[in-house]
Amino acid sequence: MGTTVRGRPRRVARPTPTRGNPSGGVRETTAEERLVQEMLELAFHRAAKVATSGDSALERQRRLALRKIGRTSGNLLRQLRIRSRTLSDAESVGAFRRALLDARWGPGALDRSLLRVRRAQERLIRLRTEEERRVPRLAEREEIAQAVRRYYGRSASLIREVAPDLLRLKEGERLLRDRPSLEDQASTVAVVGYPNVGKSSLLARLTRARPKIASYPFTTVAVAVGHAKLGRVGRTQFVDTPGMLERSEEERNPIEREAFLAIRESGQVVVFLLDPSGSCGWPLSEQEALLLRLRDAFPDRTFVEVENKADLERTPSTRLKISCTTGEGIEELLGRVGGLLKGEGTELPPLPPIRE
Ligand SMILES: Nc1nc2c(ncn2[C@@H]2O[C@H](COP(=O)(O)OP(=O)(O)OP(=O)(O)O)[C@@H](O)[C@H]2O)c(=O)[nH]1
Ligand SMILES: [Mg+2]
Repeated sequence: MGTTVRGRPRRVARPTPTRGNPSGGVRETTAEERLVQEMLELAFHRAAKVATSGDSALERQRRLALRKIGRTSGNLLRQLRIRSRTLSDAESVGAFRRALLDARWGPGALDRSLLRVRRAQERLIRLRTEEERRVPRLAEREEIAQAVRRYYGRSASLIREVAPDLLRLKEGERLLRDRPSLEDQASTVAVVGYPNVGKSSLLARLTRARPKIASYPFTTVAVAVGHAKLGRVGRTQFVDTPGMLERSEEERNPIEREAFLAIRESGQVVVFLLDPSGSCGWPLSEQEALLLRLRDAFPDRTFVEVENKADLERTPSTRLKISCTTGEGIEELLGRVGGLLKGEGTELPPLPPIRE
């Protein structure tokens, strides 16, 4: 892009056959290219539509050039503003969602993208000011046409430069839109465990949230929140997390990492839900291994170990037994969680087995 004929923009990059393409076919345009194309077409198309009047042909051309530059610049600035709007409000992002963004692109990467877009906005304005100063002094028609071409070319390069940032901001915005902002100040309880053990069912029991519940694993793919009033504690937020498997940090997929982050960024109390019936698809021993790993990773949190699906299976353990289906043990769980949030009592981890 950037080349124009008599100030009129040519169509922006189309899928082009590439020499390096072994199949010899048409190269797929990347998301980045498509974005640049979309933005520039919109801006240049608008600019091409301006009409103007003037005393002489030269004067008319000067005015036309300035209006094209003004319109293109105005349109591109507007597009950049809209595309970077949501994320500029850092306050409402909250610690959990910020941690998610940092985990996706590295700490502060999104802020840097935002900054680069801001800089591009400033440079666009500067480019326009330069041409606005230059064009009224130009005496040759070709020089005026050249000024418009130069402006189109430079602004196109600027947009191309920040295209990866704009895509990142777009993805970040989607991520924020789909995730709750955990209230940093509220009492918070994270519900975690293996897939399919009944975490969402528990949230539906305890709060007014209506999460998706299904008999297959990985139903919950993003952190969700429900609220409930807990006796003396008051409004409490319960965080439903995606199921996690017992594996090392490197092996975790982004969804499991999100569950991990939710624990890190939520409150003091973690309800670890186990399914001893095995109907979730994993044996209790694997679930217990995850529990140990999480206890290790978060030594400052209070874990409440709860065995769900008591209507199906009941172990002789001393863990609290509940059933999200029958409602058994739910009141007791609420009482225990409420007490812990109030700072009453502690849930001690089970003693390690004595080795000979
Ligand atoms: N029998 C019985 N089934 C239960 C109980 N709690 C949940 N289930 C069933 O277990 C299955 C999984 O429930 P979910 O609440 O979706 O489990 P989850 O832990 O949120 O699953 P993921 O989101 O995939 O990690 C569903 O078919 C529920 O109906 C229970 O107490 N007893
Ligand atoms: Mg779920």
